[in-house]
Formats: sequence, structure tokens, C-alpha cells
Amino acid sequence: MSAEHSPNSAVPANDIAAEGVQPQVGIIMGSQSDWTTMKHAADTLAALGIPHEVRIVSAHRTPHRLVEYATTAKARGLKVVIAGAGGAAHLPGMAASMTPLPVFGVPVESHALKGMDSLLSIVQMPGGVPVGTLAIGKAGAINAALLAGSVIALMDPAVAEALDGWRARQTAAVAEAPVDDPT
Ligand code: RP5
Repeated sequence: MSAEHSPNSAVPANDIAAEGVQPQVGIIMGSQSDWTTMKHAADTLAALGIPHEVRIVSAHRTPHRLVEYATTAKARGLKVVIAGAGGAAHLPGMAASMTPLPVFGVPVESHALKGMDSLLSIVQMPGGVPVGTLAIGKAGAINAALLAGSVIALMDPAVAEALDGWRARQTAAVAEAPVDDPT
């Protein structure tokens, strides 16, 4: 991973806000170690042409950063927050408690419990504060971005067209029959 494409960088390469464009989606994650997974969300948003920002925001290591991020997210013009975390993954729920924006949670695969801890921590929100919970790991990160894209597409025809194109390319890439060595 290049330093430029890291959430630890002051200005990540995929942070379109750095170029003066209003980010529509905020991707937050509890740790640098989540980036390998959450990069898939950033890459998918980039493929859809959706401006986004990427930050490390830990619910327990940087709680004040979380409060600042979540309470200002809507006023800063974000439309959706994607939050990835692993283990006792309280980041998505805590973020959702402090913003009216839709929050999509990505359970990051943990070493000890393979992400089941992350999944249950994120999905089992008590009624009243929703977190839209995706699958564990890469698939969840990609789908969180696609869901965010669906939300943005309600207001942005260009993103709706990009989503249609993404699905069409996916469909076209499926072979009629399997082969022994697809590489
Ligand atoms: C969580 O703890 C993070 O979201 C990460 O998935 C997990 C492990 O963090 P590190 O110990 O790798 O920083 O807060």
C-alpha cells in the first residue's frame, strides 16, 4: 500500500475533498489495520465517480475525534457515512447515534473470531438507532459503497448512470459456462 493511498496520510490520494470537491460520502474506520478492507469501499466509490473522504476515527482510541466527525458530518455536506471496524466494533453504532445521515457498517474480519464479533457488534443495534450492516470483509466494503451510491443516485443522475453501467459490466463479465482455468 502506498503512503499516498493510506488513511494515515494527511491528504489521501482518493480523498477528492482535497481537490476542492465536496465529498458526498465519508468513510471512517477504527484503525489503520482496517484499511486493507475499507480500501475496497473507497475504490468502488471512485469507480462510480463519487467524491469521498477517508479518515481513521476510533470509537475508543480517539473518542473526541469521533464526536467531532459525526456531529459535523451532515453540516459539512456528507450524504452517507460508511463505518468499518473490527472486534468490539462500536464505531458504526456510535457514529449513527450522533448523525442523522444513513450509516452503513462494515464488519472487518478479526483474527480471533473471523469477524463474527464485528458482525454481531454492528448488526445488533437496539431499535431506534439504525446501522445498515453489510457482509464481513471485502464484500461488505464493496456493497457499502454500492449502497451509498444508490442513495446518492436518488439525487444525482450521473451517479445513477454510473451504477447502471457498473451493473451492466458485472453482468457482461459472467461467462455462460465455467472453465478449468479462468486466468
Ligand atoms: C478496532 O479494533 C479496529 O476497527 C480494528 O478492526 C481492530 C483492531 O485494531 P488494531 O489493534 O489493529 O489497531 O478498533
